[in-house]
Amino acid sequence: MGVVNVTPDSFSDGGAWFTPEAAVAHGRELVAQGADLLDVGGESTRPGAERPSTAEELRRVLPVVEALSPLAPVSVDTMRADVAAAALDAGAALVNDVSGGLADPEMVPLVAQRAVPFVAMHWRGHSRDMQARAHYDDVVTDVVRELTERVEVLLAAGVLPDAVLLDPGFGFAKNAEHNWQLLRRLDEVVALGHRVVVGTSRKTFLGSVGRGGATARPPLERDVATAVTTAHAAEHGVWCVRVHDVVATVDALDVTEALRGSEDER
Ligand code: PMM
Repeated sequence: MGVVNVTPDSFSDGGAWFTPEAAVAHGRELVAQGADLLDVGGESTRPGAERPSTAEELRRVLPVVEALSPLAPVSVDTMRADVAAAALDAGAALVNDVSGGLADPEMVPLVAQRAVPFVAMHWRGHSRDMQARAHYDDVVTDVVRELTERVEVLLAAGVLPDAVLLDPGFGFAKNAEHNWQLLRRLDEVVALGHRVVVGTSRKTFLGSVGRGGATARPPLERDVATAVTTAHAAEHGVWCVRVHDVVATVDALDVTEALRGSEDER
């Protein structure tokens, strides 16, 4: 899944694709590089971010969804049911909600009614103050339990089990050690029996690894680290990785597959 952020302030690409034209061109490039899905979002979720209005979010994403959906399946990255509904009407094929339906009470009924796949990410609150909620007894057990609660709500609303995709939410109300534990124990998320999406791409915890107190790598220098986590995710049965650098990701996935070999060889 290639990321198309139509935002002025994303941490990972600094608003490089903020105009609709630039975002569409970027989406086309990601498809040419091998992305199977494009994730179009108009709200930055970096820690501390303020939210755009619904009108502004619609203005950002709709032309981009419309232009890209004939080229590849598009997911709309939004916490707002109104934005999700308009994006589905404009051609989006799935909804990626970093709040897992918690931010907007209309979201779960909408995806049930539209019968589209829904990415429910682990979330504990809006970006403004989410890092204050990074407290867990055991992060993996707690995330698995909270995701299970979302699954129950989704199924009770009539979303089909196959349409539920789960994401542990790297960097959302998590410190670096929480993110590493979730990566080490991805199997426990995969064991929930739903397709799993992982979004580690360019996140802060990858910038400071191995550096002690030294200056962290900036986001654009985190793609090698992202490729390593991508290979790990693929090895552990994750269905989709949400990434900015599709070229490195395709390479990492090809190498992982070659290393695994065919069924006969194992
Ligand atoms: N991360 C971001 C935005 N959307 N969606 C899912 N499903 N999982 C994620 O980890 C995720 C997401 C924030 O990253 P960005 O600012 O680079 O888009």
